[in-house]
Amino acid sequence: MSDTRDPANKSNPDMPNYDWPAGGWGSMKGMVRILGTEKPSPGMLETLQRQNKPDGHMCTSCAWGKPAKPHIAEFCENGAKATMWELTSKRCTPDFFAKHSVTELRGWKDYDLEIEGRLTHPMRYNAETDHYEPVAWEEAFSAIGATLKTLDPKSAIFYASGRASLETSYLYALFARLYGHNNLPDSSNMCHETTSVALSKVIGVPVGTCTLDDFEHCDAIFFFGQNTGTNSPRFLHPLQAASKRGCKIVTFNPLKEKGLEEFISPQNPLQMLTGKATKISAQYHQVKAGGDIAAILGMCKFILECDAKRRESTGQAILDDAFIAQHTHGFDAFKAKCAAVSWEEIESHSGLKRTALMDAARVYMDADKVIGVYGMGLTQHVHGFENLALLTNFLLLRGNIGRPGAGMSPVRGHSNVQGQRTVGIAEKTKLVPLDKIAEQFGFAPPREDGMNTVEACEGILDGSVKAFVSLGGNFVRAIPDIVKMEKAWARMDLTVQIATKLNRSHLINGKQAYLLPCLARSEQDKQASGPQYVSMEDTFSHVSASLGKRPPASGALLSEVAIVAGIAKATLAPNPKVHWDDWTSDYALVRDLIAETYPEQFYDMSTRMHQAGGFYRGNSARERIWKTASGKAEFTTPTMLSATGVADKAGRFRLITLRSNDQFNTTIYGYSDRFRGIEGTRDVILINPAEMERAGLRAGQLVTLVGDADDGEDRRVAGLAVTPYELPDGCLAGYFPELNPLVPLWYHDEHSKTPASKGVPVRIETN
Ligand SMILES: Nc1nc2c(c(=O)[nH]1)N[C@H]1C(S)=C(S)[C@@H](COP(=O)(O)OP(=O)(O)OC[C@H]3O[C@@H](n4cnc5c(=O)[nH]c(N)nc54)[C@H](O)[C@@H]3O)O[C@H]1N2
Ligand SMILES: Nc1nc2c(c(=O)[nH]1)N[C@H]1C(S)=C(S)[C@@H](COP(=O)(O)OP(=O)(O)OC[C@H]3O[C@@H](n4cnc5c(=O)[nH]c(N)nc54)[C@H](O)[C@@H]3O)O[C@H]1N2
Ligand SMILES: [Mo]
Repeated sequence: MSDTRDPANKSNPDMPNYDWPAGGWGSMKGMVRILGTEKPSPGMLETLQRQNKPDGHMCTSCAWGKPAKPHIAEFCENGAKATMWELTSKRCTPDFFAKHSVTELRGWKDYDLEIEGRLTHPMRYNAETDHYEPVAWEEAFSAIGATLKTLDPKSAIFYASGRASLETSYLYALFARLYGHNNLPDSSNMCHETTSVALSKVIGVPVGTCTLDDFEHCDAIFFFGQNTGTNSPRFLHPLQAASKRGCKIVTFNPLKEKGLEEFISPQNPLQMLTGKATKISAQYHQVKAGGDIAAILGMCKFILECDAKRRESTGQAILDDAFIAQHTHGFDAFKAKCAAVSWEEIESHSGLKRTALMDAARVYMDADKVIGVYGMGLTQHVHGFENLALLTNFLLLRGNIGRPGAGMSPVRGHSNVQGQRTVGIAEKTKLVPLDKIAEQFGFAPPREDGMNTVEACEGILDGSVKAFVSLGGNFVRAIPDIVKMEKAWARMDLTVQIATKLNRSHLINGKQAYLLPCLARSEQDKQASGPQYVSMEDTFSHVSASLGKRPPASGALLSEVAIVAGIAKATLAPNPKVHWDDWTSDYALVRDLIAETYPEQFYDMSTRMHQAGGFYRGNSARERIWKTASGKAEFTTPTMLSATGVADKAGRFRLITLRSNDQFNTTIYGYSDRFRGIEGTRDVILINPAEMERAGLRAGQLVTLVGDADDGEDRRVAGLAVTPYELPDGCLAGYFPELNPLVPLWYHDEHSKTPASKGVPVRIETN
């Protein structure tokens, strides 16, 4: 669909309040296209202008921090797309479901399902007619409650995708525990769970140690496997500022990602955001998928060699000896490993030349303050844990954790995924103050760990999981081995989906299935005590208030809080300390509960969340207090050099499944990945021209990717167009979720069970 409206034209009748600084915004074709297809409701631009600002709503796209002094338009192209997607004037009504059977809809593409617009009414699946039919809220709640009551609580899963507010999340986790389980996997289990597990082990916190300010003071940023231009575009502002003041950005990524390179073209995305082309990466290293352990080890090896030489010649050290002695544990073993590993091994496992790694290491040695940034390129590997442990080692060498301008900065995904974990959505009981909760609500919470995402999938496959409640998300589409999972899914007794838009997970139904539509974050949430604020935690552990102001998409929608409370009330026996109705009528009461459970971090939450930029929860590693087993920051000695889980062999490729610029996870906004120059299709396989030639492939040829995990399972995705792209030998790339049938469920990080969606073993079949 084409759209010729020009957003730079202030007199455009569809965009009455367009008064952003001109800059390159006029060329934001991607945004305009969404405006065109999504028919935004009136007042959309006003909504966008309040996005990520005090008294506005927090963007539902990524978890990037909200600056205390926001830009005039503190949102990015993809944040705008997310808001428009939410505020579309299209509606997916009971009439739609009367017209289309569930079996028919299962044949539709992800894009075609969501483009139908906002869900408007609670629906129940009727297996006899194979249609969703309207159901009254109370009837839905009592039927769901009645079924849950008959089940063993331990056979139910309460999943959460990382969007729901802290208030909803707290109540959802409380509901699970009052009902009797800790089966609270969330999208984090497919994403940054590696971070939660690895950073807890090595520096004693499950999250990053940096705040937004640190980016104003660092001298170097080492950037691993995160695609900023697409997935956290507001991060381009601080990156650009850093680069301009001479901070060196060294990037490790198998793909040349435009958002991390140099910008010279007038059509370029950074110009749109900043009005000016800027070089982002001073060095760009196209590491092999899974090659980061070797790459970081190589840099450390060189740093240690240089350190030894400098000590000999000048008596001065490159390492921060005092920091290492006082604050770390395990250095000697790591040092011995660096000396023992050969440059040949490092080169072959990383795919990088030693000279390139030495150049990168020189930037590190010259920098006083260094930040390590990473995303899915490090976490989604079988040895993702070691990726993060090695990056930690690298920072520890010169005391780059726990001082201003330095530290570890994972870029979290969903807008409140970190916060959900903070307030109790956790399958691991050690992360939750159960004694406190027991006392607060007068009950005995279940003490055994619940299931994470992979374990929940295993339970669905073996039939032990009988019910699945989903607070947002598109679980069956986002997980590995989706072909097998879809078949098993339908065997469950009950599936409940709380959602804003129709997706594939709503079409693979248990014996009883409910589709419960909720308010979106940008919409007004009016309860008995008046309009309600909610809150979220960003990637820098800052908690901010969010207020939706748009009229709800339908009069029949309920808030997520009201839906969770409604199901809980219908399921649980009355408890004098549990007041679902009061909590629904005033969310400040829920914040009081959060503050009571987590007093140190959340005291006075309802007031402090209004601070510009949010309030900071604090971080012990930032203070150099190490809550680890040894009481110190841990150097880890790796036992492997590659992060992948299977050995290389002839014809086997490492497949990277990633996001295009036109999607938010399983939500597909369109078919334009313009930073990578891929248009009109998502059914592609990126491969470098030399590999193409070796394999006898031509550009545009359709091939089948076949799983090559040596486990006897047949996994395949056909009809993928061969697309030449600059990436290392032995690596392929393509899109999530289309390629998820190729990811084995057992192929995950060994410590956190995060699916290893980067570096999936596959081979190419022609014909
Ligand atoms: N617009 C938009 N924004 C989003 C999302 C979205 O889908 N769309 N999703 C949100 C979510 S939930 C998340 S988790 C984040 C995800 O944001 P990212 O962490 O950026 O995730 P991916 O798109 O999967 O890209 C990972 C990057 O890692 C690189 N990579 C792959 N394998 C390796 C490797 O072995 N080593 C290294 N060094 N690099 C590697 C890839 O080339 C790619 O550039 O974004 C969030 N924001
Ligand atoms: N192969 C491969 N697989 C991956 C990944 C990968 O890189 N490669 N990435 C993984 C990662 S990082 C993640 S986070 C997961 C994502 O997994 P999920 O979080 O489960 O999936 P999403 O696509 O974000 O969910 C989209 C749906 O959420 C619903 N929704 C949107 N907004 C709201 C809201 O405000 N409230 C409610 N209740 N519902 C809402 C809509 O119905 C929409 O269809 O996928 C993982 N899977
Ligand atoms: Mo994510």
